[in-house]
Amino acid sequence: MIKGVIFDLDGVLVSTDELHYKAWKQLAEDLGIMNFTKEDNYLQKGVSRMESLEVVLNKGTKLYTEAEKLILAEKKNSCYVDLLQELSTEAVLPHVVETLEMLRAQGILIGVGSVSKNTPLILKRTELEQYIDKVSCGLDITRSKPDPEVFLVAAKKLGLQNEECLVVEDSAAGIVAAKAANMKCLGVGPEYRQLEADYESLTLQSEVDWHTILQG
Ligand code: B16
Ligand code: MG
Repeated sequence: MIKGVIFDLDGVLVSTDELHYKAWKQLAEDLGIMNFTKEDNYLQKGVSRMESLEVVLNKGTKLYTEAEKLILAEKKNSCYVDLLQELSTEAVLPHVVETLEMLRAQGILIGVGSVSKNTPLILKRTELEQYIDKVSCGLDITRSKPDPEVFLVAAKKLGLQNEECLVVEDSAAGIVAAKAANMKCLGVGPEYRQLEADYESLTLQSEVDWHTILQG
């Protein structure tokens, strides 16, 4: 029996992909890497900021020290945070609000499990805070997806057993993390058929069979 649903943030509740892409592309170009593409950006989905930086640096030839890499990651984040100031309720993905309201009405607890350290800012700017019981994000963890830590912390904060939680994810790393946490998972987003989730749907549309899913 599912008592809590833990939602990934980027690509599930909100659309910030384009802003991440713009900020990484800007950094790449500042480093003289002119061929950073959306395909490269796809490899950054659901993984940590430092792992995402490696995707950019692998496109170039120059080697950087760990200290230099931290500065570059901070530079990208500063650009990304500037872009986030423009974020509004328009960034909330289709069917999200009605899904959250429907789950709440059934007494299901709502968590967020995101490796993004900008999760609190994004939830505030998109006005999604009001629907969320507990947040587990990059500020709470030391290991990124596919490690299950972010979901284990979310379950603990919700006061639930791991197997009482369902994870909703759009990235392969997130689905691996959910399974490692002993949680059932619903895969959504453009790549939902490749995610090998327990349940699948392109969006959080009304056709998602929540009745069956919540039976566990
Ligand atoms: P930040 P999620 C992830 O969020 C993004 O998908 C990924 O592209 C990003 O690198 C990561 O957050 C870290 O974000 O730089 O803001 O801390 O999909 O786990 O919600
Ligand atoms: Mg995601």
